[in-house]
Amino acid sequence: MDLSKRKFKDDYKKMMTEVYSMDISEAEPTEQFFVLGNLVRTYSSKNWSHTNQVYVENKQKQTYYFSMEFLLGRMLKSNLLNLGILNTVRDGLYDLGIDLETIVQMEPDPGLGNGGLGRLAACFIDSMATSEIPGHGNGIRFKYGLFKQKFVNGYQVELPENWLQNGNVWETRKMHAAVTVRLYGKVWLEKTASGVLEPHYEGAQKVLAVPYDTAVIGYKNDVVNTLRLWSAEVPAQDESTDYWSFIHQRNQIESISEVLYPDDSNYEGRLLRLKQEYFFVSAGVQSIIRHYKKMRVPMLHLAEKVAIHINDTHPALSVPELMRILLDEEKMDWEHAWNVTVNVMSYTNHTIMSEALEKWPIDMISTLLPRIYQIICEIDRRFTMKMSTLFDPSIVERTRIIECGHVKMAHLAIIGSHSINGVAQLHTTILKEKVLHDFYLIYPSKFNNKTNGITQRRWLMLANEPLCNLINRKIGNDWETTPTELKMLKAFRDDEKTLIELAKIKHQNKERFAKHIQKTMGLVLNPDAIFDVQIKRLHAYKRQLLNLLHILSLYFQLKDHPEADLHPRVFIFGAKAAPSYTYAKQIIKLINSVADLINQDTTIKEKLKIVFVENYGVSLAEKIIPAADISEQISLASKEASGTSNMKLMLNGAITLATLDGANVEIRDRVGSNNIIIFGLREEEVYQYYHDGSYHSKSYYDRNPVLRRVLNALIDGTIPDAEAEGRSVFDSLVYYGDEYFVLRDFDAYSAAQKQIDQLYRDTLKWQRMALINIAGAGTFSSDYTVQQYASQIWDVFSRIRDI
Ligand code: H53
Repeated sequence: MDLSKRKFKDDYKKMMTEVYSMDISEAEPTEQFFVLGNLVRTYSSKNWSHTNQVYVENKQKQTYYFSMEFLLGRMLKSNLLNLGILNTVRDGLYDLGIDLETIVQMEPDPGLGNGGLGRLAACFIDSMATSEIPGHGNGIRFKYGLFKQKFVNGYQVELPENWLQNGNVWETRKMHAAVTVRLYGKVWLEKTASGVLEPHYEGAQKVLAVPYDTAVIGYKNDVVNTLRLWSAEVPAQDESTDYWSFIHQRNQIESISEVLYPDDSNYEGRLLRLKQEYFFVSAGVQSIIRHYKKMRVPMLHLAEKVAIHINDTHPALSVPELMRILLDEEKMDWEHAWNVTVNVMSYTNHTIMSEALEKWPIDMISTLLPRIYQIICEIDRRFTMKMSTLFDPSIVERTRIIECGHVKMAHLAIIGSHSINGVAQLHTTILKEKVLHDFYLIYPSKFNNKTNGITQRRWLMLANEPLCNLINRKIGNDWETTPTELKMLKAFRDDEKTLIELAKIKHQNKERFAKHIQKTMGLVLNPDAIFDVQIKRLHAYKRQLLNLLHILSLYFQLKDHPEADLHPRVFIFGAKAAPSYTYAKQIIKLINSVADLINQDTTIKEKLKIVFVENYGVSLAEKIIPAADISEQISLASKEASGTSNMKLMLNGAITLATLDGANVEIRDRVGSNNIIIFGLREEEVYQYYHDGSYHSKSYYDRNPVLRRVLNALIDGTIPDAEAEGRSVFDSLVYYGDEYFVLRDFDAYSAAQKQIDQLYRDTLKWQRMALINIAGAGTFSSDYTVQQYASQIWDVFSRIRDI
């Protein structure tokens, strides 16, 4: 948008008077933030209603991205950037004596997601608006986001994250668009005079789903899409309602959108979780149908106008919910309704981890969602009947939805969708060949890959302005809208001046981060050290333990030889553990205890430091990533579906230290083997071990003296105050099979780390690698990813400006 500095300043002062009746000089930063937020809203509101109007007038097909999680991060700067007014506003505020960076910190960071899956959804909605795809988010307005993590004596403690405490400046409550969601009760079918079966309900609990809409602003293109998050409320009561039963009912209902479940890649089979899933799916589908009906296009054509995407299995109930509406409310027959439903739905699988696969006990589903359960049974019955004529009975048994008293949500999503995609090439191959092979035999053409992506706006333009400016000076700014243009940077691979400038920027970013750590943790970091970063959820398969065991080996090396020629290192960890995941919490405690041991040991001459940041989330990632030299992507090959921090870190010039897992494989293909450090077991080798059962972790402990010393340190009192945790980790690695092959990959990992120590000493060579990584990161823009979803799955790509 066009906005002069003068106009902005006038608008800002006026808004301050309107909202708070005071002068700017009297306002606190929180008030300054709130006023700016309001102003940004007014700047985008015309385009928001205009975008919606164009969509309706042109009857454009819309995509709805159904996701339990949207891990948005703070939105002020991102909205300013996308409106094209970031610098104007920054300068204008400066004139008014206000520092933009200070007020940015006043915005709560809404943690409405756990990790990769939720952040991907946030990148996708940003990219859909930017790519002019009519695509909207649909999720839950959790009152409490992911818990706030504190360390108390090295242990993770979870505190509530009350992000809505001071209101949310970005949302609009849309009472007129509320819908009713039905839970529990009895349902039976009766034949009508015309012979169709009609459901009758008795005693259902009614929940009012109230939408809160947030503008999703495209990058400098006047497009504003919508993120719709639903809140659970009590419907209006009739006069006869008893007061106490009302209070009881209110508590029950409001708990549905109270809190996000803190489990990432792990299934929590609680009734409340199932309620949450049905709640936002039912509300979303109902509101889509309501909107569609306004277009007066026959229901049979729904799939020409609507695409619903099922992000992981959490929203899989959208399949029977759409069927319910088409059958019961729109009176369609089963075959037509099913055909429409399958054409509307598409599904992304994000994991092969069996513990993440949702399966709900049938008594739970049938009690909570009686009509939905009937429909699921009928889908299952028809599926098994049809497939029995075509496939081996064992395949049908393995693929059916209802099995052993459970409803398998992935099976429901696959059978009910026209497209199933994995999130990286390797992951999709594993799905086709192994995890979902039976389904691949049945529906080969449904399967496809869409490698994840990240938005370069948040993860480079906002997080790393100095690097962004350097890139613009070298190659111009076409890459902002055509990210593959970053490849032009390669022309500077041998330009010493550029490489040194790159080194300087990294150094400045490291200084900035070091300052932050000194301020928040009181730890002094040496910005000349290698900043080695592992930031992700704490999960055994991601192998933070491998990193830790190697750190211990370096520590012992330095204890034995204080003068050893090791380049100083700062190991940076950021990770939350699911509160119920004991092993992950033990690993957190262990890392913190090793940090205490090493950080306080003056004999190693400041060569090693460990920083475990508290409460890792989007805002911290924005600080850490620009300062990273090394990106640790060391999951056991086959287990990390894709990863996305790997992409953010490479985009900021970190060198990836990786197994050939998830999207690491594609990063390697993009930058070439010389510009990434690969180590460890490959996926085929892992499966071979599974096949022949020949991995015996204890033999690595017995045979490898370095490893033995490190492992013994876990149980011999070397690590202060962590005996129980050390023992548990030791036993799991040495005696209980080492599920994720940590000991098997230890030597290869150590060798890779040694290689890094050497490479880093040659600044030009290192920066050349960094430059090639930045130049290759453009293909991992989520702009491209959503464009592929749009054209290959949703069939919605269109540019509203062209109309
Ligand atoms: O999804 C990311 C992947 C990552 C994968 C992650 C994920 C969750 O965050 C939660 C549940 C789940 O099934 C998968 O672990 O590899 O990059 C986005 O696709």
